[in-house]
Order: sequence, then C-alpha cells, then structure tokens
Amino acid sequence: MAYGDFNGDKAVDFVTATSSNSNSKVIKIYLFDKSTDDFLVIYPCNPVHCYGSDTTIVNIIPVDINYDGMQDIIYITYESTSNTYTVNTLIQT
Ligand SMILES: [Ca+2]
Ligand SMILES: [Ca+2]
Repeated sequence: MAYGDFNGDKAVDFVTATSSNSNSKVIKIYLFDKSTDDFLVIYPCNPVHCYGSDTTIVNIIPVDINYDGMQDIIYITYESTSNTYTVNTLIQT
C-alpha cells in the first residue's frame, strides 16, 4: 500500500495491490471523497485482473513521473516463469 493525492484535492488517497490466489495482481486506487467521507475505488486495469497467475505485483510507488503536478504510479511486477522483474507505469491523463 502507498499513499498519495491522486486527484489533487489535497485529501490523502491510497493505492493497493490486492491479492488473488495468494499473488498480488490487482491495483486499486482509493480516492477519498470529502463530500461523502468515504473512498471511491478505481481499478486502473480493466478487466479487474490485470495479470495472470504467473505475475505478481511486488511494489507500488506513487510519484509524479511527468512533472505535470498530478500523481502517477510506478509499479514493479515479477513474472515467475521467466524470472523477470518489470517496471511499469500508470500515468494520469
Ligand atoms: Ca485526493
Ligand atoms: Ca503526473
């Protein structure tokens, strides 16, 4: 889990890589909605399961990659059959 303000409303949001079949495969962003005091859940990947059973999301790092003032996400995946780590990005548009 990592924290950041992904929609620029100055309320802290968070992002998780959730587990499925003991591996972390689904990235969810929880945006805090100040009007309802609750979180709105966003799945950046569609369909919900971004990766197959051989791939695990091992780390998530919120960062503004393109310096536009909006928080983006770097996440690292591990693919077990090829034994490789990959750095991936989710950039807000
Ligand atoms: Ca926010
Ligand atoms: Ca950005």
